[in-house]
Amino acid sequence: MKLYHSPTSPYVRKVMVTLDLTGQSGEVELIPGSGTPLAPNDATIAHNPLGKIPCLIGDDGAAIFDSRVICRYLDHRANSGAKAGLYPDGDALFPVLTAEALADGIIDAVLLTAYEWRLRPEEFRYQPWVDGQAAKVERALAALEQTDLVLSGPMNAARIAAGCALGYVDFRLADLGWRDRCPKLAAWYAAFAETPAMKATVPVG
Ligand SMILES: N[C@@H](CCC(=O)N[C@@H](CS)C(=O)NCC(=O)O)C(=O)O
Repeated sequence: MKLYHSPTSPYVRKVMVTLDLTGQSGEVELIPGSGTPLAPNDATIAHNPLGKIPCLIGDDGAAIFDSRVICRYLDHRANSGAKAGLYPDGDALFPVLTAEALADGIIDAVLLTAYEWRLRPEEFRYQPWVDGQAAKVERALAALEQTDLVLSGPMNAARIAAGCALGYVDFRLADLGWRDRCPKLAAWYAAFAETPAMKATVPVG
């Protein structure tokens, strides 16, 4: 497999952590793929018309995106086709998918905030829109604080996404102070951040 990759992308981090936890890290070649809407990456676009990473080239040579689809593919592919168990069967699947979407939504809001200050010229910035993204992050963090399937129980895809989302909050919004408002989430994340898969993928740059 090939993975179009960036060391700072939290969506890519979800995939890297999933690869590690499912024992597939050695089966993927990492290819630099980062771009922005203003400076798209041609290598990534060749496989994903949206120009976004992560984009995985799977065993049959076809492109797989986005991060949620890739993580589910990797769970499916682990152990020669037997599921790795990051996505439960039956009705228990949907709370995990919803909590994964919640965590991804935190990443989306922080990424849009970071794009605002990194990419948009100062005279075009619109503070109420940035404030709206910050409000999404706060509401979603408060919801994660109440999400038991993230805080305890068997490993699942939502927990991976939550860990990567919190890592990205700390990376881009270091002064947010979310730990005081979400003490259970903070205690859980303090331990999860120390796991080998998370320590190996801390964003730098
Ligand atoms: N929903 C996608 C989001 C992927 C995404 O936005 N990736 C960013 C990097 S963190 C990207 O490649 N942005 C380039 C662009 O928007 O043109 C996923 O879960 O994979």
